[in-house]
Amino acid sequence: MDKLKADLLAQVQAADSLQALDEVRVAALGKKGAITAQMKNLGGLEPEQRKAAGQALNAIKDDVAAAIEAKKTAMADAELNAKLLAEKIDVTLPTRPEREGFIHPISQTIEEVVAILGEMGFEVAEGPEIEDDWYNFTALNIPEDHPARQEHDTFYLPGVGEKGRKVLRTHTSPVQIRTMMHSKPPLRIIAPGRTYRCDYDATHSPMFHQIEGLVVDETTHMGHLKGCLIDFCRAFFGVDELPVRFRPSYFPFTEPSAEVDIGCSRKGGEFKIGHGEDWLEILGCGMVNGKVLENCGIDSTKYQGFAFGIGIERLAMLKYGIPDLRTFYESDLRWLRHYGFQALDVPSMVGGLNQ
Ligand code: 2NM
Repeated sequence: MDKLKADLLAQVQAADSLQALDEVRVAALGKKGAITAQMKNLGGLEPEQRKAAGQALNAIKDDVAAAIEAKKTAMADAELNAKLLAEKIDVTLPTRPEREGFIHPISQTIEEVVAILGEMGFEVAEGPEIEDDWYNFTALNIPEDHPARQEHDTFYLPGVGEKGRKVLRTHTSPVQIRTMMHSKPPLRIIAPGRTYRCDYDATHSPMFHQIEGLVVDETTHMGHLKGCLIDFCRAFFGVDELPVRFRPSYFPFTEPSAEVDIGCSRKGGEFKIGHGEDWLEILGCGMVNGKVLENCGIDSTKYQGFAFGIGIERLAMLKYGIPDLRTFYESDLRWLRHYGFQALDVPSMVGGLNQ
């Protein structure tokens, strides 16, 4: 009996896998196992001996079964520990560097312009890119025979709206028209967005971006227009004493109208914004034509307004030294990584390079 017990326990200890352990269990406790075989022999013994041997065999059976269970648990623990060791994660390791996206210079420039004008009290307004002829042209006092209305300048869409033919807006002015029609002065809004003209060469893209501004109040005058735009130019280009000049011009929707130039220098083939002997045109503006106010249901004997329009691409090219307009729309990631801006940089109120 002692030898049987010692043999079986030794086999349990020697088993080095769950499968080997199960084989030991079958060999000891199974139907044809060693203990079972001994149990079968009990019948041939005297009653006294049978009782003692039976108790001894049952004790061995319990001990072996317990040893197998203990070994099983130990093996499972060892396996788990090995796994935990192998799969150890160092939570203090820095994250793997990921490729960051970049803010497109057009988005960056719009953000900067909105930040400067927002600080002055303008609110952003939006409108549809597909407009009716009336909002895009007629309300703005653009005559029926104006060249801008010609098929070759404007993208006309099939179909007719409530207010005339459908067009892709050629400027963001229809946003101003809608605002004047649907809300009461005083108004102080800016309308940034996409605009479309049927034109494509080195300096024109069929889709481009504008930001237009509008102020309407009872006492609004040319002095407000000039102060606002001079401050804007100086803030955007980050030059305190930047020379700004207003040159008489003509737009059907403003009277008087002006074009705004900033001082620059082109000496020795190098172009520089700021002080200098030369001028560079950067935007158009004027006092809103009384006819336009009346078209929108605003009493032009009581209210006056000023408005301006800025091309975003041109501003971005000047400020960030981007030489070719077409590259804005090529979706070239190497270009974007070079000219783009990091997303977590907050655009400053005074412009400047935020790279
Ligand atoms: C410009 C130049 C001058 C302008 C006028 C208006 C409106 F709707 F108030 F009449 N919006 N934008 C305007 C005036 C735009 O862009 C060069």
